[in-house]
Amino acid sequence: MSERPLVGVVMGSKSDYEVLSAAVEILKVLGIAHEARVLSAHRTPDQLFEWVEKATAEGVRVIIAGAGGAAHLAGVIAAKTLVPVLAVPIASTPLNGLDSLLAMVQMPKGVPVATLAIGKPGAANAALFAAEILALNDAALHERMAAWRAARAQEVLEQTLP
Ligand code: RP5
Repeated sequence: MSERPLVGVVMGSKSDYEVLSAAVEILKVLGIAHEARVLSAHRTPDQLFEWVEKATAEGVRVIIAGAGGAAHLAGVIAAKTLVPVLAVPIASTPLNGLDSLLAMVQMPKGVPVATLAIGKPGAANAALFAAEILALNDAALHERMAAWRAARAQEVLEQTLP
């Protein structure tokens, strides 16, 4: 996107993109400028901090962070910014995402992250939640979201049973 990104989508590994693509798709559909990056809290901590500082200074207003295993990515990002951080737990170990869910949702008092569901539903909802935050100050986006939700309702009403 050429517009200045409003949402940052960060993932700990390229292998997480299969899940985080669900967030990127929603952001595209809603016409929200975004930037997606692979940056790891434990593999590239310095570059992660540099990106958080630069991205938020340049206009990113919400960050979606997806990671698996001992998933500290969202919490580490939240420690460096006051921009809201939405966490998406990813099932990338034999514990099937319960490890990342607990790591993300159990942030100690004082540095919050908002944790969504494990996997693609959580990624999609993170994008919708980011959109809702931005729509508080963007009437046109609010309208696009209302239309998106109405279309989902219509899909249900058009379902037929065999
Ligand atoms: C985490 O380790 C990543 O978020 C990913 O979910 C998991 C495995 O990473 P790779 O070994 O696939 O790079 O840091």
